[in-house]
Amino acid sequence: MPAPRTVLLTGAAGGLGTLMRNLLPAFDYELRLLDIRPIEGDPDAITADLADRKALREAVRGVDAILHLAGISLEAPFEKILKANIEGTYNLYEAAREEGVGRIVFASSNHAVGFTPRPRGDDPLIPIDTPRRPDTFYGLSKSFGEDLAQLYWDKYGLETVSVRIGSCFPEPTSVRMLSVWMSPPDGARLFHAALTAENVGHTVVYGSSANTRLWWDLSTARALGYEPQDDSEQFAEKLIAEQGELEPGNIAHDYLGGAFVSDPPIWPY
Ligand code: NAI
Ligand code: 15L
Repeated sequence: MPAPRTVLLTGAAGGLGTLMRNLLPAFDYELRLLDIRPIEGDPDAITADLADRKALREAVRGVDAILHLAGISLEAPFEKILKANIEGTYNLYEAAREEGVGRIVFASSNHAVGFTPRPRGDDPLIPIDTPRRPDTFYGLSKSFGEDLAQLYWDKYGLETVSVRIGSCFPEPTSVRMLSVWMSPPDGARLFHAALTAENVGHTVVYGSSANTRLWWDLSTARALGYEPQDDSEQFAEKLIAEQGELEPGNIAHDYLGGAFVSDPPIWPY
């Protein structure tokens, strides 16, 4: 597959979408932007709901690949998750299939496996094939997205890299995030690798920097050519002084998904 150049970025008005709008052009992409919210200062951006199948079909027409970030990004009532994340992702895959788009990079989440106990001490890193254990309806929708991606690869040859993103923000804001943080520049490196690696079929990867306190195995991401450059350790002293170390027995500290496992999820994650 030739290196993709024109990429549809869904969720372009969001936090990660805004970061990637700024970082990905350095890798020589032409981005076509889509979000349900208008993007200020960009008259070419497509304002459309993932529920609008006609608009999606037009939006994907002629692109080389799709970076699918749009959707509800936290826990929400099931009906809302169903509409935006489950039906919305299905609608996008259908549009891609109908228009012959060859590759989707899907923003999955650590919350697809959020009820996995976090490693302690000498425990091995969490492998990518650990059983899925969603911690929320939100995580369940990401689990659905990964299965949908597998189906569209097996049945239609539409390739996907599902990236189980940890926490992609300019800085980690909790002690847990020291283990799962992905710096925005590493995020751009990983999405670039996922957009350009050859013969990915459906590949699932964890998305994080090379953190000293890493909880999961980055080998499937590295196999795509991803070479993380950052480490959250520079933020450790300050965050631990403010929040203390993770405490065994505290439900919000015992699992990969952090406080998403409690009902309702509580801050800080
Ligand atoms: P965000 O909530 O800031 O952005 C999501 C964007 O999707 C928003 O701009 C929103 O308007 C748009 N959107 C929501 N419903 C839509 C619909 N029906 N049609 C079209 N657009 C719609 O979230 P963020 O942080 O930028 O995350 C982006 C993606 O990455 C999400 O899918 C999220 O689940 C995933 N992710 C993000 C992580 C992070 O650390 N930022 C961690 C794990 C996963
Ligand atoms: C996610 O999936 C969320 O979209 C993001 O807002 C963070 O909360 C992140 O996970 C996390 O686990 O920290």
